[in-house]
Amino acid sequence: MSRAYIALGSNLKSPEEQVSNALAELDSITGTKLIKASSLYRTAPIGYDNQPDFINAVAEIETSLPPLDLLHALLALETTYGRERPFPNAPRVLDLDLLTYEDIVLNSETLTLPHPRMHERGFVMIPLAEIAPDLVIGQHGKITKLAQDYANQGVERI
Ligand code: PH2
Ligand code: MG
Ligand code: MG
Repeated sequence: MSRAYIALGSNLKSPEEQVSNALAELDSITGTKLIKASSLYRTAPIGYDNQPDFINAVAEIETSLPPLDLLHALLALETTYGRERPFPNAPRVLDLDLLTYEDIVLNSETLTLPHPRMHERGFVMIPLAEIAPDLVIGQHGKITKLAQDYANQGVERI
C-alpha cells in the first residue's frame, strides 16, 4: 500500500456537504482506505476572486492504485458530483487534487507530483499541517513551517 494526500475543495451547492461526502467516498475508491481527514476550513478564493468562499479539507489515504489510476479515480469522482470546467479556477461542486504520492517526483503531461502549487496555498497547507505536520514537500520543506507563512490567507477552521 502507498500513502497519498488529497486536497478537497468546493464552493457550489452546499460546499460543506460536498466535501464531507467526498471525504467519506474516498474510502470507496478501489483498493483505497481513508486514514485521516482534516477539519473543514472556510477559505477565501485564490486566483479568481469573483466567486463564493470555498470549503477545503485534506485527506490522507492508503491505496494500492498506482498514481495515474488514483488520479483517474479522483477525476471520475469529481464527475459523479457534477463537476464542470467552464474556465480555469471556476467555481466548482468538487475539486479533488492529488498532492503527494509517497515521495514520488513526477512531471508528466497528465500529472505533476508533488502538486506544483500546493506549497503556496494556505487552503492546502493549513489543513495539511493539521494531519501531517512532519510531512516534507520536496525542496519546499516541512509542512508546519510552510503553513506558518500562509496563516493570513483567509483560512478559517470550522
Ligand atoms: N482552488 C483553486 C483556485 N483557488 N481557492 C480556494 N480558497 N480554495 C480552492 O480549493 C481553490 C482556490 C484551483 O483548484
Ligand atoms: Mg485545485
Ligand atoms: Mg483539480
